[in-house]
Amino acid sequence: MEKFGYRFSFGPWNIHEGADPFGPATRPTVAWAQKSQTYRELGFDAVQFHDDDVAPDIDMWLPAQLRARARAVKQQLVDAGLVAEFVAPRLWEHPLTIDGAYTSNDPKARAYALERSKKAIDIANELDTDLMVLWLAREGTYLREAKDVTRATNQLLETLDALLAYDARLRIVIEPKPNEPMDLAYIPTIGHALALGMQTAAPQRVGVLMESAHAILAGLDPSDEIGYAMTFGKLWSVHLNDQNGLKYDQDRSFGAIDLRRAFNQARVLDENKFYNVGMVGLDVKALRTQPAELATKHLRNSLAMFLKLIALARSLDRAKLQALVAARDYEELDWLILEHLVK
Ligand code: XLS
Ligand code: MG
Repeated sequence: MEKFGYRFSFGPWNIHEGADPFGPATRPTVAWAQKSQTYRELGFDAVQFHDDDVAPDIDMWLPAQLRARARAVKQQLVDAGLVAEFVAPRLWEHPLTIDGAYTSNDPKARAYALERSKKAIDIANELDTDLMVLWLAREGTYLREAKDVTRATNQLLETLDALLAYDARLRIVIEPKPNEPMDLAYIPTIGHALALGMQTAAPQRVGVLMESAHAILAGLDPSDEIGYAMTFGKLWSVHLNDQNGLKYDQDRSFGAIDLRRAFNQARVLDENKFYNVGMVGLDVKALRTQPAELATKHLRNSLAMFLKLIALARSLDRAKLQALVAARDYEELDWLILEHLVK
């Protein structure tokens, strides 16, 4: 498979049971040992982990046990010909963090979130990755009056500083999302994430992860979010997927809804040489109706679509494009792109 210098990743949660808020699982759980075998078969290179993917019931482990467990998972990765891209603390499911983690009004929740995030860093070290992703999930409120926004922003900043100080090698990427599970999140866009990172004590070690669906839910174009972050050398990971309108987060296969929007994401990543910087994460989920034995095709489709769109980006007639831009003939430019996409 010609991969144009790109490396690909996904998380164990991208092979999932099909439950949604209105109904239970439709497929059996696939064990990690089995999932890890599918990565290479599907053309992927790396795994995106949550802390408790590595160590289930993470609160039960003593520090030495946790490190030993992470080393065992590292060995499984080596055996499967894979590497870890990042580790992310899963801070939105614990009973203590029901009202947020770093920005909870409850000091016990905040202390738990910080300690748990340090454990995620310990795991990352054992898995040989310096990257931690923070998807801030419940760091927001349903009611504007229920939290103090400036206090919460300072709490996010203090947490970033504490984590950066905990490990001098660590790089943090913030994954913004405007809503869901909360009504409104505090770090809704790439611009918010970058500004927060710049205020930390080690801004050179804070970057961003752009997820297509999250940008679309914010009413933004994912390729502009990509380009904005890449202008400053701050895009260190992506979660490409697709999303139909301003609805619930759908994690559809890359390009499945809006091919031109997907093309522009691939084009801007490629023009800015993302292959030299990070991996292409595909944060996609199989439709709930997909039979279990066929429930990895969303990953196959997304990777194949990304590569097809890279090939299209590279074969675009750039001279013609420049001439049309110079003539301000945007209707002809529109046609150049549309025709190129249906060739
Ligand atoms: C949300 C995410 C999330 C992270 C890591 O969209 O995929 O799970 O990337 O916590
Ligand atoms: Mg994501």
